[in-house]
Amino acid sequence: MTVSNAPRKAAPRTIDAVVVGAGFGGLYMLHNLRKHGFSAQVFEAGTDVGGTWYWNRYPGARVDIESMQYSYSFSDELDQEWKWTEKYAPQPEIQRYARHVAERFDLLRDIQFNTRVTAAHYDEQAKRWTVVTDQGDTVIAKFCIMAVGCLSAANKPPFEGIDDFNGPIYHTGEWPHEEIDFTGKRVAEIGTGSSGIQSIPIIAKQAEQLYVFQRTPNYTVPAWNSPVDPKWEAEVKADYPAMRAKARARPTGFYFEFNTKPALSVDESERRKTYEEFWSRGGLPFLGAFGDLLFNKEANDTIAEFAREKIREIVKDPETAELLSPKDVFGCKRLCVDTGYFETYNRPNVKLVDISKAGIERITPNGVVANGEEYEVDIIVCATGFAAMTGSYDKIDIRGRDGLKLTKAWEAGPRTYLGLSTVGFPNFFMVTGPGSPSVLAQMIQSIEQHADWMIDCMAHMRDVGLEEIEPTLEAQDAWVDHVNEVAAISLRSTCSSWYVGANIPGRPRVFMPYIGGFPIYVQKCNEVQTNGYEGFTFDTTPPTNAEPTVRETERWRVPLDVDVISPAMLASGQVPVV
Ligand code: NA7
Repeated sequence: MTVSNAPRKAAPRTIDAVVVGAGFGGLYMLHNLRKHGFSAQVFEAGTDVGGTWYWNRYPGARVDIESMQYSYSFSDELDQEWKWTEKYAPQPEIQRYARHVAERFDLLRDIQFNTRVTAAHYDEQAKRWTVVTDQGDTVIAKFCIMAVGCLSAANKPPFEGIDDFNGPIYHTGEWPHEEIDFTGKRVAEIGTGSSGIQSIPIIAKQAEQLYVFQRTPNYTVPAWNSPVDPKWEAEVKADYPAMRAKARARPTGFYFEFNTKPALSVDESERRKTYEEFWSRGGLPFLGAFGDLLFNKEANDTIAEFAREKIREIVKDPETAELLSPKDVFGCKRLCVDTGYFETYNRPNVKLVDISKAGIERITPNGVVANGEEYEVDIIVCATGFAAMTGSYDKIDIRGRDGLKLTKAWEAGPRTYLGLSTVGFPNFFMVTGPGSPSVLAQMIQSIEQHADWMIDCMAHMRDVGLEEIEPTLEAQDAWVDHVNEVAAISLRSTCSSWYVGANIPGRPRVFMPYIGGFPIYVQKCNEVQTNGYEGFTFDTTPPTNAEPTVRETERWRVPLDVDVISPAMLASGQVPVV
């Protein structure tokens, strides 16, 4: 038998829903669709499930939220039976978990791998989406569901001369499947965000020489990673739903000790003691040391200085320590969580190259030129991040009513209603889209809440006989205003991070995720549903006696954690989001 590599020319199939992406969002969406009797097809560009956790397989890649929380909550059996080995699971383990879920819930048969969706066009007459892939598939579906991830379109800066480099160039977000051996190699690593901070210590241990090219230094807190404490595991598993409920009541969608006191309400010695204590717990919860760190610049200055002192304590060379010390707001960019990052700069084979003034000048066949000097290397690693939140939408030719292109509709920045839907694109849903808490909350919680809301909406439409749903311009404008309003309250909107698209020249500067807190967002989604999908229009008016279908969303009716989100905070919009 001859196997042809030519794209398949399948006849168009008609189904209920196409899901783009088989990461954590796509997998759970598919599970939900099946459970509620919808036919579905998932297309996935990779060769396996896992999404972001499939692509980001660089050395040292691991989650920065405790794995006992960074996992699905929809199946108690899954929660009980799966065993995480480390407090912060490494990438291969997370990928194994995704695969386990796909097999356990028999999802693989509706996932087509090695297939990239190239176009999705809405036919207004038929009220159906036509979805096309690079493998020649054409599928007609009532719903088009984007589960493309928030950090999935790699940012590959077009450095001058990059094509002339004699050796391999790897991007952390598209890491090869085979192991890369850095032994005896001279390596250039460009970028010091989370991916750089996780991979640099590991590459440094192998390489003969590592040059780190840093445009902006980043704050990072030690993970103090360890095997999962069996006592803690037993405690959580004794009542997992209680842990999940506690997490959902929190602004971040994950639970950790949080001190609500303002930083300047205590004297310096108590403040220092508190910072030391939270530092010793490590990770993102360090930002929970005081309640106002992301709202009050003076308060933030105290944690920023504490973090800089730690750098000076660890890094022996004062000049390098100074270069590694961020000057901007602590936690403004996504806080990093590391294992031995600053210690790495004490190694004789590691050199930090400051490119804050003129960037990378060019790449030559033999290496990287910066500040007029050529650094000769064998391998280049680009840890240069992503076109966050919208980059993967931009890569697909998505057209709604009147052939309106999504890239055109979002020219000045993404505009959505609840991050779930956007005007001009009926029956088009986004899992953790811009304008939803997404990356500011525990992603898997965000995914489940979105997919549950969507499935109830779709089931409602089926139950009541509705063909089309779309947000109103008024509701979308009001939501976008609210997203901007709460973003402006947080110090997070003040720096050039990927949250605002400022990591890549030319992108519109808009704060993309919703920073008002996960439970407040969930309450809003619940209200919209209870009020008969307030802010949406359907193709026909639903019967007046048609109660919204509430099946999967039932579990999201959780109260706020009033110890952390006080009424005063709510009134001022100052909800502490890590
Ligand atoms: P990030 O956090 O966006 O980091 C990318 C890094 O690459 C950052 O240091 C950038 O500097 C640097 N960068 C980007 N473009 C360039 C160019 N053109 N020249 C030099 N340096 C550049 O991405 P990560 O992959 O590390 O992490 C993404 C998220 O994944 C992370 O926040 C966690 O949530 C998990 P900059 O700071 O923009 O000056």
